[in-house]
Amino acid sequence: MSDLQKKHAGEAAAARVEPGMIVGLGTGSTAAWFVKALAARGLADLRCVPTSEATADLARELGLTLSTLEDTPRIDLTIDGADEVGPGLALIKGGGAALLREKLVWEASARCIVIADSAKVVKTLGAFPLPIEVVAFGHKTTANRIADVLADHEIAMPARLRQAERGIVRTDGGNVIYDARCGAIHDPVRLADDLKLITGVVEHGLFLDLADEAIIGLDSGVDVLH
Ligand code: ABF
Repeated sequence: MSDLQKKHAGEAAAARVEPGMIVGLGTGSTAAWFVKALAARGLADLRCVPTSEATADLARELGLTLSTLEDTPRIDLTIDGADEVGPGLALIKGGGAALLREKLVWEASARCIVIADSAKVVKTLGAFPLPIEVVAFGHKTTANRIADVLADHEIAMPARLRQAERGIVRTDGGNVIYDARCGAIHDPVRLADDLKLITGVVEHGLFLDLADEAIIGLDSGVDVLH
C-alpha cells in the first residue's frame, strides 16, 4: 500500500473536476487524497454528494458544499477508491464499509472514475475478501444462506462477520458486513446476481460495468486504464 501512489491518483482525479459540477465523493484513504486536492482547487459552484459520514465530515471541514442524492439525483462525476481493480475495471469495494451508499452514488453518476494505488490492480478478483452488506436482523441465518450460495460457486470458506475493537461493525445505514473469503472469483457476474437474490442481503462489493476509467497511482505519476 503506497500513500504516495494514492496521493498521485487522488490529485490526478481532482484535475478532472470542472466548475459547476455535481461530484460524488468516494470513501477511503485514496478518496481522501482526492477530496483534499479538490478542496484545494477552490472551484466555483461545486456541489458534492458524499458516500459516507466520514467523507461528509472531511468535505465539510475543507469547505466543500455538500448536497444529497435527494436534492441532486443526477451526478456528473464520481471519484472513489477500491480494494481491487480487475480486468474490464471490475472492482471489489467495501473495505471501508461504505459500499451501499457508494454503489447508490455510482449508479446515479454520468461518469465514474476509480482511483487506486498500483497494488490494487489484479488479474483475478477475490484475493481481497468480498464485502456483503446484510440487514442486522437475523444476520446469522442470512450468513447461512450466503454460505450455501458461496458453496455453489466452489467457495468453501464461510463469510465472516466484520468486527472491530468496538464490536460488530455497523454501516452508516445500520447494517452489518460479512466478508467472503473467495480466494478467486471466476464468474463475478453470476456471483453478483446470486448474492442479490438472498433475502437479507442488501448489497455486495462487486462493482461491475460501473467504472468508466481507472487512475492508478504510481511512484512517479499515474497510469490511466479504460
Ligand atoms: C472505498 O475505498 C471502499 O469501497 C474501498 O474498500 C476503499 C479502499 O480504501 P483505500 O483507498 O483506503 O485503500 O471506496
